[in-house]
Amino acid sequence: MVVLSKPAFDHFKNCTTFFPGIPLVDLSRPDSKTQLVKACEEFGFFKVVNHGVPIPLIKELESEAVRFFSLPHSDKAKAGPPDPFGYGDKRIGPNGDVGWVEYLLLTTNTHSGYQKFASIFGEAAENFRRVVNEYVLAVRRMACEILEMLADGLKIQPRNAFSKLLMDEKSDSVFRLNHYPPRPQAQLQDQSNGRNLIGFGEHTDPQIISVLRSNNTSGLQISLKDGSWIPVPPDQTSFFINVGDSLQVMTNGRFKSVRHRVVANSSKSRLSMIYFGGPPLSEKIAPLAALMEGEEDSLYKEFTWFEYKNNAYKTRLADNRLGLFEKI
Ligand code: GA4
Repeated sequence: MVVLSKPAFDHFKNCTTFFPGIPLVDLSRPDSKTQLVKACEEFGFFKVVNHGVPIPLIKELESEAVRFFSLPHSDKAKAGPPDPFGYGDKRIGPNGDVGWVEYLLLTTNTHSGYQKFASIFGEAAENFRRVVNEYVLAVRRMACEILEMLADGLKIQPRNAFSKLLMDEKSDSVFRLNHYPPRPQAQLQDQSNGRNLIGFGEHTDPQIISVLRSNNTSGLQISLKDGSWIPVPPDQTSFFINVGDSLQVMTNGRFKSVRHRVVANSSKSRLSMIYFGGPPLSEKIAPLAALMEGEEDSLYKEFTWFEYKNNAYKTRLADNRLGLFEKI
């Protein structure tokens, strides 16, 4: 099992910036667009309330996920391997990353990933698919609302400049269910070594925007600009939003793609569901002209989402994927 070499929360000692807390944005407030822009510039991460996604729908999907992850391992394994869609256990991506996590990765606009699932779970798979589809539609609506408020806040016309990419029928978006089992008993008893068990290693998300909801078990941490790690207190009725690499590029570095990870130190299992909103494969990812001031140059070489994603799958989780596309 993989363990971090640094003692837990040791990073706080190195924390040089004052951290006022995870930005909280109430989407129903008239000034939320200004707060959203600020949060994306400062952290690339924030929490939203009054999001409009029905709590019963969230609970229904959570029950489906719990039911799936409670199945015998041999059954779940039949819905694998994640190549890239399907069930995965401990191995993340194709290049040797591992974590204390099992997961289900699905596309949102085709049915790949579901076929494996359906062939094993028959009618139960149908209901699962219905709930996932309903949930994805609801969180996509919220993500688009946020992206439109961000466009307003940045004074970009048209206001769907970002959101239209998620609404495109060819949008290459992904949905992920992660289950972090409780930390093994032996390690719980031996807290003296104070080491973190990694659930999901540090990384940035390649897409435009990610929408995360978890149960009430902690574990998620975000990295500040000074490299310190900040734990994100869980909140099962709110959503956490990440800026992805593509949005960093489209804003020419004004918004920051946030580095994050999950530590699995808990005696309770953690369940998270994440929608990754991505553009169509053929989309050119470049700073929006409306955002470029005066002689401002793009910080990035031009690339398509296909090229970026293709390269991402050749990298390790912690790699800086944007590095390859930065102009020197
Ligand atoms: C990180 C964000 C999403 O979870 C994901 C991940 C993907 C995977 O798990 O297959 C990747 C990772 C993620 C980035 C680099 C590559 C691809 C694992 C990995 C090592 C589904 C995604 O789109 O990129």
